[in-house]
Amino acid sequence: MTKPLDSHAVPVNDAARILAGDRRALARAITLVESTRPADQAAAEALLTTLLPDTGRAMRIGISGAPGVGKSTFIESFGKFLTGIGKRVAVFAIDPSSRRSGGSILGDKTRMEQLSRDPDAYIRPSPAGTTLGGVARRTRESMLLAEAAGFDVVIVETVGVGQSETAVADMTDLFVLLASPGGGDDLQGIKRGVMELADLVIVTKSDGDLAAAAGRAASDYHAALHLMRPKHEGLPPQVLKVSSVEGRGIGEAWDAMARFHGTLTGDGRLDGLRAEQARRWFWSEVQTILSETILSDAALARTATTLERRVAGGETLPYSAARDLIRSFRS
Ligand SMILES: Nc1nc2c(ncn2[C@@H]2O[C@H](COP(=O)(O)OP(=O)(O)OP(=O)(O)O)[C@@H](O)[C@H]2O)c(=O)[nH]1
Ligand SMILES: [Mg+2]
Repeated sequence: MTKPLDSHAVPVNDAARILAGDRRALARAITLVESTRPADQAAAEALLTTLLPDTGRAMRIGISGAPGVGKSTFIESFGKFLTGIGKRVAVFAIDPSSRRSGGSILGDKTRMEQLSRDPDAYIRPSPAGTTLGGVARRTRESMLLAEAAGFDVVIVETVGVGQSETAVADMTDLFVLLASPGGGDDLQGIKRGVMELADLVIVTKSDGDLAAAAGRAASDYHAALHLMRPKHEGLPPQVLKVSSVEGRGIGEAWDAMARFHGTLTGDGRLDGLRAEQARRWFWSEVQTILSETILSDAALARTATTLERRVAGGETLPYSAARDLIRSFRS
């Protein structure tokens, strides 16, 4: 073995620490993954490559819902339930918008106060970034690190605005849509595309004055989902009600998720889903790297800008412009 010790010494050491479940090593690794410095990116890549065989063992749950629907309160209650039954839980967020810049979930620590102090839980705010693709890559890689660190359940949260739901659904095993007890009116507000992503719909705040409305909302969602083709054959999305503040319905929500996951694992569909997600991730990286490579070359970047202007002005077809750009890239 003539492996140079100097360049890889730090990542390899941290790999062992991460595998042993060291939270500080995990946090350091995630910081590396989130960094935009080329040296850090190379170190992150080496580390992830070492750990790759030890990833993939967690249940990956995506959680989405409109602002104020009760995501943070649900994750607090659900996360505590999970650690209570012996699971280790990592929570990530995807929020490329400026709505909650930087701090995101950490700013929420009041709502996830108990979970954030739980030694079996790890909460990490959304990485900063301007493009959804960049934010999604860092979250995917952080998720892999958490799996290597032995977390059993990984939750990726996103707020129901923009394209982030698709990104989250594309990196998780099951996608949970939280809905408010607003019922029919609320239903109109949720884009059909997002409903189609849902494997489970959970109506929140089913308590006190809102309990009756939550019941009606659940029926509305049930009826609406019935008209859609289920994402997975034979697994139509269920609709459940919870009260995160009273802790009701939380265990049932977990049971539904575990059953769903168990079915997909048992019949091999989970492997197929993850393989498909990895393939899509690969092609999205190809596109990203191609664009970055083109833009890092001054002459090509100028050509790109000219073509972009012509496309915007309606003088050139986007397809023709893209083909011309790739031609000058290859020549
Ligand atoms: N009655 C009741 N109120 C709830 C429940 N869950 C959340 N809330 C309230 O709903 C409001 C929003 O809850 P959050 O958990 O912050 O919602 P969120 O979806 O994380 O909101 P954003 O992070 O802003 O998108 C807060 O005032 C909560 O106290 C619940 O189970 N019952
Ligand atoms: Mg929140």
